[in-house]
Amino acid sequence: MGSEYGAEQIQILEGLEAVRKRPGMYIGSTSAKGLHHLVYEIVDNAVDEALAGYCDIIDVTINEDNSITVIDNGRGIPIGINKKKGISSVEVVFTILHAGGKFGGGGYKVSGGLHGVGASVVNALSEWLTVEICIEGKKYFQKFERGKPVNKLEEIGESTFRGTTVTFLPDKEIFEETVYDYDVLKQRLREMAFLTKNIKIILRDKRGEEVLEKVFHYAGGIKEYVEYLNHHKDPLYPDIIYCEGQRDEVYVEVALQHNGTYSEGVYSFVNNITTPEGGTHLAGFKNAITKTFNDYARSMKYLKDSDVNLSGEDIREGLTAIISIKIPDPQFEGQTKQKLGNSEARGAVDSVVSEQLTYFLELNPQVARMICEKSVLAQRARDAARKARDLTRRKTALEGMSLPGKLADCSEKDPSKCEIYIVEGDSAGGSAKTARSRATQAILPLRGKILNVEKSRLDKILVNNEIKAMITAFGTGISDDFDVSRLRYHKIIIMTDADVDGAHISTLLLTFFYRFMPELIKQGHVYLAQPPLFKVEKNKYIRYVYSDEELNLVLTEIGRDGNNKIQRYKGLGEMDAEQLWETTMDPERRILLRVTMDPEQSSEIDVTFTTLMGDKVEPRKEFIETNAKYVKYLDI
Ligand code: TSJ
Repeated sequence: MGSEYGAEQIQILEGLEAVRKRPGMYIGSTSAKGLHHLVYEIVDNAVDEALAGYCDIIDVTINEDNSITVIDNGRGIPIGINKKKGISSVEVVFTILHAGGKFGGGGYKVSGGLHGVGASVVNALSEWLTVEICIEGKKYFQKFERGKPVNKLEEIGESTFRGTTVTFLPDKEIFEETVYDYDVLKQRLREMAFLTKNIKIILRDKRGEEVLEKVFHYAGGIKEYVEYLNHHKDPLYPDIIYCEGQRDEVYVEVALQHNGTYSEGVYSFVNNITTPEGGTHLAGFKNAITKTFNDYARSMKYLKDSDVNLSGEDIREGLTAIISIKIPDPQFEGQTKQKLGNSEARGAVDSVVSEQLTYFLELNPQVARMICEKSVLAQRARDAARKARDLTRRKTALEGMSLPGKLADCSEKDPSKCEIYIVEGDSAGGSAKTARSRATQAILPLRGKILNVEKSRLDKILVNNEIKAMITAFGTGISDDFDVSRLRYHKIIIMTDADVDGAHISTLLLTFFYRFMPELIKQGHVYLAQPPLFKVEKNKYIRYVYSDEELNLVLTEIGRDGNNKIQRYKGLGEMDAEQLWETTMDPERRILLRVTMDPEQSSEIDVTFTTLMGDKVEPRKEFIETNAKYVKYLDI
């Protein structure tokens, strides 16, 4: 282009230069999250074409070089010259910030939502990007490098296909991580497919020896999403309750079904974007179901005149629900901009759900009765739990903080310097008590397996000794009472044997934290200790080894011969206090894995915990066999 640069073009280049200078401002981060975001940004544009009614297949490929190709069978990005800018509309889309949806109009757009920054940002952050448009029998092509056009849009041949193909390679100068994670893309694209009924999304990974491929196509949309989430949870009734409707400009879709568990899984979306912090649409939903079920339960005498109303929590016990709304101009609030603020969404969801749920209950008295009875049981259990909790509260108020007898507390009082080791078994607990640094490390030994909270109601959970000990030791309280400012240790470290039982106990503990103190995990207070798997000795040389791969490396290093002594540790109990300190507890030498969770993936995390902890053995076996790396939610 060179000498052709006019004032307009210079402005465009400055815009894209700003994106390259401060990429975080446009895509959140340049870590793996930002990298994956580029794909969603492009796919969102194709989904918009589907929502407009012109496309039903979106095909996503991870190529051998970690570039990404997205193809849709829509109308094709308009190729004509944009009069105002003097360049083709295609070039406008890829070079002008916030150009998404400039032409046409009407309908809802998923792009342009929370992070909807448009294709130009993806272009600016790509080493190269190509676009191919097939329209009216002809094929057009344009290439860009780091946002700048290499050529003008040109006709390169004929085609009987209709649609848009975009391929891009994320820029290594920008991203810390440039390798795509198939599973991460798989989860988000599955979610997209659930949220847009009848669209077919194909994901392909060409990097391995074998090409991996997944097709997501759900004719039932969010109804199938609820079915998927409840798959291993024993649905209480076979129907998925579905409400759909429009109030002014807000389009509302809700699907729900109760299951046999005691926890709530309600997930909300706005223009296909997850809103982990809820907002007005979620408030409207909660209000509608609380009111509708109370009215119904009273009219049917499941609640007597003298009974108090069912609380929202009672009705939502064991409820799986998806709330998906489409709104022309979504406003996001809160620190992370993940909470919907539009007030019109509250009334729209409330009205659609109240009206259609009332109708459903009238038509399905058996289902309605089951839900009412479950809610009444939940109400009683909650009363019992409240009484038990009030009792313990009064006790602690009278006697001061009474810490559990088994806890060996640390002397330091500043929580940010304190750690608590939750240790499997009394014998390992004993070694840990001897080994620890008394000033900052507290030890809480647990006897045997702890209660599986997935299978118990709150009143039962609260009388369990191991759980009570943890709650009092941490100092935070649980659920609605939870207050992180009262946390007595900023590191909560789970230390179990490096075997199957140990992994099971870790998972039970994580399930308890996840269900009753999720903030502990979200704020990064929970860790897994990593005891060594082997001790390798050769003459005077001693080395502790933490994985099979490391063992291989060490043996290669020191030579594989008869002087090697390799001891395999089956449990913490095989180490004496000094060894335990050196390998697993000394802050200078130990390895800790921090447990993290991405709120944007919470429905998938729920599926993981249910599969691992629910009472169906088969899915768990299968999951553990095929997903040895569920530790993906962990990082150092
Ligand atoms: F993000 C993107 F721009 F790179 C991109 C856009 C990527 C992919 C894979 C697809 C698309 C895309 C855009 N697919 N389909 C469209 N459609 C339009 O841009 C379009 C076509 C016609 C009309 C019209 O009013 O006639 C309007 C629009 C927005």
